[in-house]
Amino acid sequence: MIACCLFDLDGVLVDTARFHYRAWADLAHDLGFEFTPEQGEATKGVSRMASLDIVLRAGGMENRFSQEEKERLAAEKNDRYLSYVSTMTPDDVLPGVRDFLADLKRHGVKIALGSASKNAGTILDRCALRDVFDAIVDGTLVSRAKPDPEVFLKGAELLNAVSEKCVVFEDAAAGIEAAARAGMRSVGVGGDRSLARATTGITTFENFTYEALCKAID
Ligand code: B16
Ligand code: MG
Repeated sequence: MIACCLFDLDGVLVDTARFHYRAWADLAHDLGFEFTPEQGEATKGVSRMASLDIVLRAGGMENRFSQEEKERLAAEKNDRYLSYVSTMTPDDVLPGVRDFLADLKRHGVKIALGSASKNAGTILDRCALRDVFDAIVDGTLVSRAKPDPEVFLKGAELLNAVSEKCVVFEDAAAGIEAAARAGMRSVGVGGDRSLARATTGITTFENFTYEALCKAID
């Protein structure tokens, strides 16, 4: 029996990864180097400041800035990111997501958000997704980033669900590891090879159902 499903946001429910990448690439361009899409992969699921370190390392600038300057660079990136997010509408929810969430609700499964993003609330509001969740845990509520299990354990705790009855949906290897450390089963979303450690995998939520989930994780 599944008591609770916990969803990562970026890359699972909405495709904001392309906005994160564009904002980091813009920042790198201003600093005088190119940040490629391949290098951008490593920032997925990773906190804002850890992502900045990845970007600066790509440009050979990891030791160039003080902590204060790094905070300023991260804030600049976030302003750019939010200007992209401000264009989002409910149509940006990925295909099949709303139907799958409704199917979970019909079967009495609680739904939680487990995202590293401090901007999760803004994105949920723009995409009219907030009311779907029974609990929301985001980057403003956790102190330890994935692969630490804190974000998922907190979600389960808010819903009084034991880990064995929780399933995590994630698009990043760090998130799959966080689920495993929380003692939860997981669904890797998107088909990337780095998600091989997940209990099972899907490439899209289209035509995915509660029944199919139960079969896949058994
Ligand atoms: P922010 P998720 C993560 O969201 C993103 O995948 C990652 O690229 C980003 O750096 C992180 O949130 C922090 O985001 O700068 O908005 O606080 O996948 O955990 O939903
Ligand atoms: Mg993600």
